[in-house]
Amino acid sequence: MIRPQMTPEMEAALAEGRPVVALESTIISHGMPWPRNAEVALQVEDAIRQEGAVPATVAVIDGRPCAGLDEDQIARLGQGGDVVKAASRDLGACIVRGATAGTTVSATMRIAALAGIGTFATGGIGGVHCGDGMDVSADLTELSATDVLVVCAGVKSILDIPRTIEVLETLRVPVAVHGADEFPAFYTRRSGIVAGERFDDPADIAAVRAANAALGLGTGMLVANPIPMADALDAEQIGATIDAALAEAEARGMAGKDVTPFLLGRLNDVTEGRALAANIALVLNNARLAARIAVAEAAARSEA
Ligand code: PSU
Ligand code: MN
Repeated sequence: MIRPQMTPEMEAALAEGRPVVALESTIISHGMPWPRNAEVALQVEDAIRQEGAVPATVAVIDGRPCAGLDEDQIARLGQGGDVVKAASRDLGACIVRGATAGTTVSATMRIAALAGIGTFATGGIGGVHCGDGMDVSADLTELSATDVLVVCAGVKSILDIPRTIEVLETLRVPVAVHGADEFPAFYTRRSGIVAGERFDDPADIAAVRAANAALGLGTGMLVANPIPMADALDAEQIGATIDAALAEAEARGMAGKDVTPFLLGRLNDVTEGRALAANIALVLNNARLAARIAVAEAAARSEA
């Protein structure tokens, strides 16, 4: 098995059983504009450190899967250019070609698992896209197959939220909602759908994950963490913006891995930064929760 390249900070943390949180990098390379993307990536790392965990931003750099990046590597991902977007199935080709890639949730889970990192924070996961097509993100399949806990702010309504939740159920991926009864909708706290088990204490979420592992479930786990009230967008306004972006994607015949970056870019442009500000707030919020879960897990490990 490949052992991802790690920073000395990461190597030491894992060897000592300290809490570690993985972070994805498609959000840097294909989710937010330069230079805000790189600034946010470093802020998110800081938020994790402040909670007592070690951050490991995951990417492929010149064909090397990495868990833990330095500032120059983060800037390179943020500037884009020859940086591709890699899902887990793309990793092999990236390695052979020596490519540099931002890793999606699926690819980040794969590399985190290889590095021995069990907890991962992102903004939103991919899911079932709207429309009659068969565009279902590999994030869902990877969640069914790889034992990494993923903290997200739910699924944004560029996706079909009810269908995404159904697929997670079919794939038997455990879903927890942090501090709320409804599954959140990324920019807003509510989706109208009650799905998943509510837990308010990060230690309980860590305990559920441990129970799932003891059951030999073999899946990951999805933790949905609603955007803080103060940062949430108006549901009607953002809904109308999303509908327009979806119509434009269809008119342009967007397909495959280009769909999600196109939609995210449109939302950020059309809302003059309000969608971006909300996105940043929720990523920071998710990073803090993931760090608390990792800290609780490490404490439980050292007690055992
Ligand atoms: N959803 C978001 N922001 C993102 C993504 C999804 O709200 O940045 C990114 C993540 O990296 C996710 C990927 O893993 O898009 C999913 O891409 P696709 O739909 O092509 O599977
Ligand atoms: Mn897709």
